[in-house]
Amino acid sequence: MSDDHEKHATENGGGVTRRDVLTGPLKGAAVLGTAAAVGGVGGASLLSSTTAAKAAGARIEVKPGELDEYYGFWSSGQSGELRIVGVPSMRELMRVPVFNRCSATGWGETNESLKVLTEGLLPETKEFLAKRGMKTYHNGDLHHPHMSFTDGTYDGRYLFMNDKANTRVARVRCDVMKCDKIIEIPNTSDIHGLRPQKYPRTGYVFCNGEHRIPLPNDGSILDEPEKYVSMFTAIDGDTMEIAWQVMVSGNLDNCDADYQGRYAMSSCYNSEEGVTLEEMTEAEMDHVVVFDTRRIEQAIKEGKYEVHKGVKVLDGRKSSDLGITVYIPIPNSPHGVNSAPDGKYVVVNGKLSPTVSVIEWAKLADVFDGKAEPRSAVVAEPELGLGPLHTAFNGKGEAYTTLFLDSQMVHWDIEKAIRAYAGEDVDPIIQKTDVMYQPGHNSTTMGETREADGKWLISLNKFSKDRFLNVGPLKPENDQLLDIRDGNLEVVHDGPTFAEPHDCILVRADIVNPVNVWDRNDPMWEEARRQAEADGVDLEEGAEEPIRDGNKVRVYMTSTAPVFSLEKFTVKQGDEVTIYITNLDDVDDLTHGFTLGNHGIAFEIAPQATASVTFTADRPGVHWYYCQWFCHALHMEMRGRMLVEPA
Ligand code: CUK
Ligand code: CUA
Repeated sequence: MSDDHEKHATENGGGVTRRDVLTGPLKGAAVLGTAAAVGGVGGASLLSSTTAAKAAGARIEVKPGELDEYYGFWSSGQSGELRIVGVPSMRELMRVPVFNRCSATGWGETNESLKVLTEGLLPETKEFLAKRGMKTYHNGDLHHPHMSFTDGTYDGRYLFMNDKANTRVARVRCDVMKCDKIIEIPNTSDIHGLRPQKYPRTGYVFCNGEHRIPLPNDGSILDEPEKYVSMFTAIDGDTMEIAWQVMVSGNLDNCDADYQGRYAMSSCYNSEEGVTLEEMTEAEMDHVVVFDTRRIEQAIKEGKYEVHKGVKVLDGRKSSDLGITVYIPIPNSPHGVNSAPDGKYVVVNGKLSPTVSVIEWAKLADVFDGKAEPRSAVVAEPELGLGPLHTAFNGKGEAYTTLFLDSQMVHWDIEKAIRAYAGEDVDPIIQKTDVMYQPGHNSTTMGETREADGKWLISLNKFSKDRFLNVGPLKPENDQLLDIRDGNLEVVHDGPTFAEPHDCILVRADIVNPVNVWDRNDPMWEEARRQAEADGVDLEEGAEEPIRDGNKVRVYMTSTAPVFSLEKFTVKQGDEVTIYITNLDDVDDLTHGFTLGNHGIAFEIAPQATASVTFTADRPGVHWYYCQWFCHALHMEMRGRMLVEPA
């Protein structure tokens, strides 16, 4: 660290950064006390040395040509995409555009992607966006990617994810790693927590509307928060249609499901139902809401619902007598909800309370039956440290909880916490270690499934501060990898990430089996197939001349490295032109692209895929199109011309 930087740090009031402590052994010893006072640094991990760092590096090394043991599926927050990361190497393998637009793949530009991005929007949203000159939203805030389950473990079919910014839920097909469905959730605002049903299979995908709004939200109500509601939504993961919604008291934050296929649980940080920060954090106790899917399905059979915007909505508020929900008081503004792989417990993370609450699923039946108080389902409430946000598990009865305020990961024993709660004199905490800095979610390998294997732990840290070369005022986040294989907790890797992973899952590689080449019958370009058939064209052969249909012109091309089947074509100014391209190459990794110069058009065409784009030809002249995916020694030559004749 330069003198300047050091001075700067001092001037900023910190005086000592963790980096000083970690990288300067002598200095570190001298300032240990200060650092602990400033940042709550724990003791043991300060002694990490270069040798230890080297040894750690060797342990996570995946040598050139070797493959990772796990797929990591990362959210990207306000970047709106899904990311695929190899673990333990932490190499970013792919970005899958979902709620964002993508310059490389043409997501948001091609007809195929626009269909996914628009067909699930509510009619009023389409109308609203059209007035802004938009076909769909261009942004999203993707927090929670989770895989579909069968029998309590990942099944490699789909990934589901939320958009907090524009109240949507998306699905990514794991066979091709592309998004195939996006739906907007009505009657609620800002989908946050999302988890699939774990058993017997997904089934339902549960998601939380975070912000409370009036129902209906027609502009007639502002300052009557008692008329606001929050909505818990169950989506059918196979059809991506909404199965039902439950109105709740308080807001909703995160959720999880049990391992019996019966209950789901959501945390609420605003039981006060306030709208200002002061009001929202007033009460000492907030709650979790438990949803009994069997009781909900029964109530639907009995017709005990209202229909709002085409969705069956049930009343699960505290005042309701439907008996489909119970509210368990939890201290104070709980955040993450994490089901333990043993199938017995679920951990609710206190956030403003230094505790986590352990709830036993099996005790909920009596609470629903009115035979026991809601709090009787709480079997432990260990005090772990400041700012517990999320918990992950190793499958051996132990848990890891992120402490946002303490910048630590705490490793603790669930059974010991239960015994301590029952009065025994045992300490559930096994170990604490520093993470850099301010962790949000964490995730263990297979940790949210029955097959939790306790090998690796990811800490998704909200701040990187001084861990990387300075890139200006906007810093990357810092995803750290911890080796937990020997029962110890050790940070073995720092990985910068761009805005902003909230959550990730780590899936054993054998469960995920994407294809290398598309199936020609894939539903993704069903409309292209239908149109080609109507035009008497075979997509795999293309057409020698554009097909004219009034002012609509359709151009059918194929690509085979290093040529497009059409070297040139002609359209007229004002024509609505659709270009369909089918990539005939069926070799692994032989993706072509199509960029139409000065038209804002570029997209990928992966092996055996068809992709298309529609635009109005309005710029008379010669326009080159070219392949932008380096595919061949003659890749630069893979191009052609579109002539637009003036009207
Ligand atoms: S949330 Cu971001 S750290 Cu959206 Cu799951 Cu907890
Ligand atoms: Cu085809 Cu480059």
